[in-house]
Amino acid sequence: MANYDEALVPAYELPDPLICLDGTPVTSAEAWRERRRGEIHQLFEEHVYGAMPGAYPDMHFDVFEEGHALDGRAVRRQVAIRFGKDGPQMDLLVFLPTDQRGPVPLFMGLNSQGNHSIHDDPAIRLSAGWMSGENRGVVNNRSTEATRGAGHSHWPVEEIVARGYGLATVYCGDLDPDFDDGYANGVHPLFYRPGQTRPGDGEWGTIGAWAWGLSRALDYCEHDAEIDHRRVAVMGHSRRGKTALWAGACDERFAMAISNESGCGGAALSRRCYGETVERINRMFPHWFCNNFRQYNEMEAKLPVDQHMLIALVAPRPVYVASAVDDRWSDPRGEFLGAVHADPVYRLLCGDGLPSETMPPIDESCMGRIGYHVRSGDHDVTNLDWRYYLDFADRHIGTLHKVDS
Ligand code: GTR
Repeated sequence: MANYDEALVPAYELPDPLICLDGTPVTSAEAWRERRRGEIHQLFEEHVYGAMPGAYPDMHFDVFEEGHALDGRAVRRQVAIRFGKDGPQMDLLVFLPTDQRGPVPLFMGLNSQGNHSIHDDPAIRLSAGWMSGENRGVVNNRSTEATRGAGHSHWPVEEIVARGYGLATVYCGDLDPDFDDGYANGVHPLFYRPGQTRPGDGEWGTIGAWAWGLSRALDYCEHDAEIDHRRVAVMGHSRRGKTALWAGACDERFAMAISNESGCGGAALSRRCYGETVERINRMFPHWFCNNFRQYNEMEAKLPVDQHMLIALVAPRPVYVASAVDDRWSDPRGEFLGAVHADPVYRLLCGDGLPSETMPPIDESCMGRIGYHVRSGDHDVTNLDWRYYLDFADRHIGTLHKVDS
């Protein structure tokens, strides 16, 4: 039974992101950069998400479709990103506003039901990959035309484009279908050493593969002159929110990271054991994290990290954490506290962090270099969430913030 009683949250002590493993305090941005940041990143690799490889050496970007979309307000571009000649491929769908001059900033995120689900635009290629049967319109684990636009409410493309941003998205199943098959059908086998049949105990799981794919999509952005690859915000909801934070932590080319209700293994502190726990997530989704993470089932206090340190790995780049009041499974308060305890790292690096140590009123946002809101309602991505993400992006990577080359 999940605990939803604040009085039953165990007493806990968080590892201090500003004290090195050998006890040395981190008192300067240099010490963080040169020493502590790498230590923390390695701990997350070894104990939580598993280490991921670098880019695949034989990668191809094949723009297979381009056209006007949204009544001429956007350009739509579809790119097959192929790994090797016969390896898996992922389809990247990009919308760019037509009325912007120069390379545009962009939101990038994984979708859960195929690129064609984010908008009913008939030119979007229907995803051919394995699809969870829980989604309506999916037959024998394949998408049908009936699923076009099914996830549109999570992706207000019109609004994003009207605000001057591009959007790039990939179906997470193109990288690794979301079920436990021993890592045979996604990108993992591309990197197996001779004789290896699955990742080692400290090597990447499915979340690692998804985060790796986001970095490969960013590789493409570096080749597209209409995208400003230095102003890409990686965004994700729930399991893809965990992924967005991990991608933002691993790949410092991402200019910003946004976690929408990422919960356990995302922004929420594991030691609170509120809602979803480490044991429960490893049991239900044994493929998401690395094998070593299972050592911490019902042993959260032994974790060498907690999730505030994941948020801190994004520093000093802006990071936004969002919760929903009724989404208790994701532990809204634990997500807020993840942001609160990342704040000292932000303060050290850039003198700005989360403006408040108490949760803002429901549906209101507080924004510094760290942003946070708790929305009314349940586990979802709504227009209100996006409004705040767009406002946050305006503050930090919007058109007024062109990075000097
Ligand atoms: C739940 C899982 C959460 C979250 C969510 C989602 O079943 O327990 O960690 O990832 O799925 O992705 O919607």
